[in-house]
Amino acid sequence: AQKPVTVTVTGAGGQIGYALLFRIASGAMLGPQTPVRLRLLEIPAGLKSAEGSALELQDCAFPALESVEVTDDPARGFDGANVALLVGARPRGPGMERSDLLKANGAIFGPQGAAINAHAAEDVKVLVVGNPANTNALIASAHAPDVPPERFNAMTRLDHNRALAQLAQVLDVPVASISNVTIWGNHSATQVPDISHGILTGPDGTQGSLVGALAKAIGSAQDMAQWFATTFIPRVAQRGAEIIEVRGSSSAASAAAAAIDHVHDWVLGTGSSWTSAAVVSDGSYGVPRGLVSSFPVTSQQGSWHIEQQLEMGADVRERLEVSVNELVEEREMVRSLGLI
Ligand code: NAX
Repeated sequence: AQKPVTVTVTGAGGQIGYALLFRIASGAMLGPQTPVRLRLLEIPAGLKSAEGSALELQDCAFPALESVEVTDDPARGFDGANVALLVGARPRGPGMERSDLLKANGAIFGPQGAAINAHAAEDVKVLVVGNPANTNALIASAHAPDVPPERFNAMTRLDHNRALAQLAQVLDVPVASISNVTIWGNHSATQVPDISHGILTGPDGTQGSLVGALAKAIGSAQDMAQWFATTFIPRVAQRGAEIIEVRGSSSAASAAAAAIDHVHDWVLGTGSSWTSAAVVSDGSYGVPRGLVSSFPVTSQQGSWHIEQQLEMGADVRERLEVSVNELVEEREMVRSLGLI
């Protein structure tokens, strides 16, 4: 029998939590054979909702679900955690400045980082979903000096998946036939979708350039470039706003699916293509060391590796600089607020 894995979900009583818990418990994240012990961490106001989910989880009779515990005590919530999904965060309220937002989230992610440091399993892997995700990951990591910074990620997989889906739609091909697409930088409006290395695999297995296929579908290389800058990038970067407008509330099931994909690939490995994840920078591609920024990554044996030596066009380079500057500013701000 496989060793049970303890998975902690913060904000478990929220809407992403509700979409996430059942998929974790069904085995979608770690495989159906891996027994899961769930810890649902909430604040007092969210406890009832999380307790309701715990009852429903029981009613699903998932074979892989060993136990569910609901708590508002971070020490208990992170006790023995092998995987921690930090979903609960403070949303931006009306009239809230960025510094207020960072401060409010620092008050959540600082103590949670410290609790992870003190109580989580030695191999803990942390994925921050709650926004501003990259900087929240930086804050949590700064409060967990005994956990290697590589184990604190922020989620850009939803942006990555949105990009794949949009491309598949334009080309009228299956999503799985598109690979090596990247989201660089911050999970924010400045994120940098990059299709320049994209590969399209045909039904017969032949591989060709994604950009070439798009140019053909759209008309010309010039029209393609125009479409990419004025239609595709805003579509992907502003998809969250579009969902809010249509659905009446923010993305939940798709965010949960992306978190499942992220942890699945981190723990069990990526296939032949790379994916996108915000990981601590080692200085690659000029992203200052220590920032949590999105890169093209593969995972082997439970560790991410940043794809090296990809050629970067001037356009991607310029956009990435803007996004990285935003991350640097956020880091400066949380430093001056004493949050890291
Ligand atoms: P909800 O407001 O539905 O749920 C948040 C839950 O977190 C609430 O139940 C609340 O009680 C709980 N919570 C707050 N502070 C907590 C703390 N200190 N400890 C434990 N629990 C706490 O929000 P939801 O729609 O689920 O979104 C959660 C977060 O995901 C937001 O910050 C949101 O911005 C972010 N998102 C991130 C995405 C990404 O791609 N990285 C996409 C989706 C989503 O917008």
